[in-house]
Amino acid sequence: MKVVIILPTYNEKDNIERLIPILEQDIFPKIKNHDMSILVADDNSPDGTGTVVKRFMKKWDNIALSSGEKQGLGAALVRGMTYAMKNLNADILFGMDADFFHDPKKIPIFLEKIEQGHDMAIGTRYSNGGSIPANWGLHRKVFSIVGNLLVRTILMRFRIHDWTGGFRAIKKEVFLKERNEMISFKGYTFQVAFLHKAVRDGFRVAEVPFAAHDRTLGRSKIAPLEYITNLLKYVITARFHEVLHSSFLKYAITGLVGYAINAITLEVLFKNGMHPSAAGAIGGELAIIWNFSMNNFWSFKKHRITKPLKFLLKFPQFNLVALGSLVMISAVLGIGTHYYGESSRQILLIFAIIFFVIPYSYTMYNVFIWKRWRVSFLAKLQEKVG
Ligand SMILES: Nc1nc2c(ncn2[C@@H]2O[C@H](COP(=O)(O)OP(=O)(O)OP(=O)(O)O)[C@@H](O)[C@H]2O)c(=O)[nH]1
Ligand SMILES: [Mg+2]
Repeated sequence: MKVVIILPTYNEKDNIERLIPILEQDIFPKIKNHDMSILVADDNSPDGTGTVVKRFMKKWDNIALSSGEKQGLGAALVRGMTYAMKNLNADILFGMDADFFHDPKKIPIFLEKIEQGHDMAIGTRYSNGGSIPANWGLHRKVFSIVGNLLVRTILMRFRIHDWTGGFRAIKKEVFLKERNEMISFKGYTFQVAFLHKAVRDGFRVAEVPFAAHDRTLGRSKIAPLEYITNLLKYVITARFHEVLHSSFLKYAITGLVGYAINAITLEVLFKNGMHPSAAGAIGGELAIIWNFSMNNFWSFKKHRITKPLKFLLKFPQFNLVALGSLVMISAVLGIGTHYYGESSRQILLIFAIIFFVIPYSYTMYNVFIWKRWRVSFLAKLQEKVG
């Protein structure tokens, strides 16, 4: 595959002077099964980074330079990745800082992860032997660790440990899918936003641990306060948006209305002379029909069942799941009222719904009815059964 190492630079003359020969002489010769190149995405650095790159371009023909106005790291990366794809025919876009924060010796491991079928391989400082620079002051260490923990917690995505770094091998398909959404992320938030969108869209991400090293040459470009503000703004709004559009919220609203249908039907039929158990059962079935339809066409829309025959076959299964909920409710009510008396029935019902019915039914819908979650042991079982 054609791999382009993209080095964003702003005033990195001394670093680029060291890094390019290391890549060309020490790293690339060890990579046999890929066609390696370098693209420097420089923002007309006043220190003459571009001139150094042009000098190297005369020595090695696999080096390119994309110069542009300084708009920030994210903007330089979007420009560089677009250039690498269009002008250099890149299959893999490999981002890396130019200041030796990222260890070039790790590059082959990232490529192995892609060969194994991942869409993205990302460097991590926070797991399996990765580390942050030992010489960082305490406040910087705490900042870095807490910052990443905060991102993971707010986004509720814990599998990935390092969200903010830029040591990443990305298949071009991932960039093509996310490019339009990424244009507005001109600064450092680009890294978190890009990874978040890639994970959201189901791209497979592998982590590669590495020991980060503080720069010894040149100066840092990051403005910490602005960075933190933008980062928090992104993760909070992104999470809020996700919750607002989540299947879970729609499922919860559907269930709440379903409950109202059940209660109203019971009241109306009872007042017209029907026995409460019959009235309750009819109300229950109406709620089940409502829940099944709304979840199918709204909450789990992306996985909806459209074929009429399949829809009809799924309905009894859905009823079976609902039966499970009924068993749970009556068990909690039976045991609870035994201990706390009949007056606790409404509290017990709420308790049963929150702690038993919701976790149970939401899981059953996702695993068995609409099959949004792939449970590995089940998948294996299905493969065996054929
Ligand atoms: N083209 C371009 N590159 C940038 C810009 N901002 C930062 N970079 C590059 O992005 C990489 C990471 O930036 P750094 O300033 O090292 O940020 P950092 O790694 O968070 O901070 P330090 O390692 O402490 O310096 C470096 O190679 C920078 O030269 C920018 O606006 N434009
Ligand atoms: Mg750096």
